[in-house]
Amino acid sequence: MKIAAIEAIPYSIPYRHPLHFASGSVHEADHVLVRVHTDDGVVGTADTPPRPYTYGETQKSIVAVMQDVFAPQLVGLDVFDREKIQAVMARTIHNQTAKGAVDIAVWDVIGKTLGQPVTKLLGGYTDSLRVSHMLGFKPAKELLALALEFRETYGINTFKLKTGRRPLNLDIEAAKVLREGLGEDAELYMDANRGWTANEAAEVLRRTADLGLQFLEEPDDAREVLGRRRLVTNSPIPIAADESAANLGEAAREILTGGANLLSIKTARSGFTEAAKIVGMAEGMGIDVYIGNQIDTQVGTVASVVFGAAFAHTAKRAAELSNYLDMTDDLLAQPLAITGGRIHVPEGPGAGTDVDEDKLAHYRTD
Ligand code: MUC
Ligand code: MG
Repeated sequence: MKIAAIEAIPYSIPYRHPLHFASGSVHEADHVLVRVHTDDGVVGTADTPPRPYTYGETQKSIVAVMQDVFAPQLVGLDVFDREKIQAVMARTIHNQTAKGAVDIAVWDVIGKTLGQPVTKLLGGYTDSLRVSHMLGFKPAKELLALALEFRETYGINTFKLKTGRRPLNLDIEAAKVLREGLGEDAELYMDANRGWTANEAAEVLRRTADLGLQFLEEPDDAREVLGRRRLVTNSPIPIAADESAANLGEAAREILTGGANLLSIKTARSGFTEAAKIVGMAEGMGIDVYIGNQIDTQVGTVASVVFGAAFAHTAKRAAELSNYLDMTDDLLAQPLAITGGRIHVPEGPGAGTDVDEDKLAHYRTD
């Protein structure tokens, strides 16, 4: 069964509230829907979030690399030959989320063709994941009000606080207010998106030592190797790599050189094939992982659920799956639901990424 065509459809869905963080902000979901068509009429779907401040991709660059580079190289390949597809795409450097989307769409085709849910083909470990919600920059009291609302409405009790601001007090105060207001049972961690220096991050760790934070993600620029290594060595809590470990090689490098001792796994940038390799490597090295969020729509989020629930190692920790709630609408044909703080894997063949065609017609911008 061969790849017959690859479609890249740009679309835009406004946000209810923009999300602000140290490396940028989002006001609309200006993503690209990717569809892999086979010669016998099966269609696989995946979502692609352009994050120029993380991977250098834009909506236009994703459409262009798909149309001009990947489609001509991939059309004609057997859809079951995932490693060959990976090798062909690897000839082009970067373009991380474009490659991830092709891989997820290919898995969707494989699941549909075999009549099996992709989560079972990947590992089938469990049928639901605990949800962690990501809180963008806001005054401390607003953050607490939002977190309490999420706990009340969805049962979520794990929160990632976006940090990396100056003065440091802004984030330290926000963490204190969240801990006091949410109580001891809430799981809290920080993500600074490289906003601090290593010394600033060390100061934040000292001044939040009594707050029971789980870990600190991407505190500073990992390319400043010695500062990062000093931080990881001296930190009382794990230091997680997110954007500094965007692929298998970088994940291995960051762990082996002491740049991190925890890994964020994002299917949007790794697809399922490379993400599975990263998870296997981490498990073998005794490194914990968690499912991260690329500020995904429901189409992106369902892929994270399908993948995260497939492996014991990814299902251990709460997964970042709820930021589609920041958007005014979505494309997913069978909308996700968060109940009791959990999301369930979709039933039925494929990756669960099929979209509502009327909504796509409404939001597409091409
Ligand atoms: C994160 O974990 O960094 C921020 C930008 C992006 O693409 O993802 C987020 C979340
Ligand atoms: Mg992050």
